Amino acid sequence: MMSAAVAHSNIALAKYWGKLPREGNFPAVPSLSVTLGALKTITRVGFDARLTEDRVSIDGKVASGRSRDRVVRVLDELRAIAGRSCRAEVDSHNEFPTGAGLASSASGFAALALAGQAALGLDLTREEVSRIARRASASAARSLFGGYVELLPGAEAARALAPPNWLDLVVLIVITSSAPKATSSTQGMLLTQATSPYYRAWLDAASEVFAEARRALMARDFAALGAATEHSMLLMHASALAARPAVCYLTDASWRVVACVDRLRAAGVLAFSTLDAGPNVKVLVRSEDAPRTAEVIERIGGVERVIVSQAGPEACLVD
Ligand code: 2P0
Repeated sequence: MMSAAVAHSNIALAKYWGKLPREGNFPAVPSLSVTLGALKTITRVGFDARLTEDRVSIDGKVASGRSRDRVVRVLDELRAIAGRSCRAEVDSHNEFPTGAGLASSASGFAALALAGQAALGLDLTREEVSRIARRASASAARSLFGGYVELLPGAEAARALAPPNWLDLVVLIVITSSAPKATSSTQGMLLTQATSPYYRAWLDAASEVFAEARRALMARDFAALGAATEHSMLLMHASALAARPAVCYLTDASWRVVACVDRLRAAGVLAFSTLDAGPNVKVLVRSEDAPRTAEVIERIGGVERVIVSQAGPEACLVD
């Protein structure tokens, strides 16, 4: 049987960086994200008794090595739940550049877990699908849900906090480079955890800034949410920069965008920047400021293009 699912990527407003020292890929800190309507992945999964091994294709290319292994682990978990052993054909397409800090693993594993369980005839709860996605990639647990989503340390699944239309918030996704990143998020956070003297400080600060972001979200306070978002990003990257060797995801162009957002704010535009484990910057603005801000940012050297995104919907099965 074949099933397909669509899931959208997400960006963390309060960042996840670091894992609990136990099996199961549990984040060490609470995170809060917004699902991105403009960045979507569609994944088709078909189980077939005639296949002798799992076949995985991502953006039209046959996957091998670690990217294939991560997919197979999700399929194995689903097969164990269903009590089935047949192999699968997986075909996943991202409607955005992969490997450039746009978190294709989040939407990819969310869509894979949702489509995979349906293809096996399971009807798992969204929490259970989020749990399976988390084990593959913790940020993927959040992409099962739409709007604003939290993932707490030690929690099995993410949880929706507010719907997409909760806030007037637009995310400008500033593409500074489509080249694949040198250090994966998993490697980067494990290195930070093992070697950065600022990691312990990050753990304390991350919980505080998460609480600040969550309070601001619930109060629909855009300015306070933006300020907490930018601070969380700087805390996370400061801890990564202090690792040995340094884990540095920001390029010259990324810094230029962050500096430009600073200047815009000084001039009275409510804009805030954030970056994940890659060089692309995401800028939070209100809808009335989006076109003007995008125009200014597009003129910065090293900026390839700006994708405008609203908060997106939950993952769903499609025909
Ligand atoms: C986040 N990131 O909260 C943070 C901010 C990147 C920076 O979650 O090891 O691919 O697969 O659980 O989810 C990216 O890390 O890591 C990420 P794993 P994941 O969005």
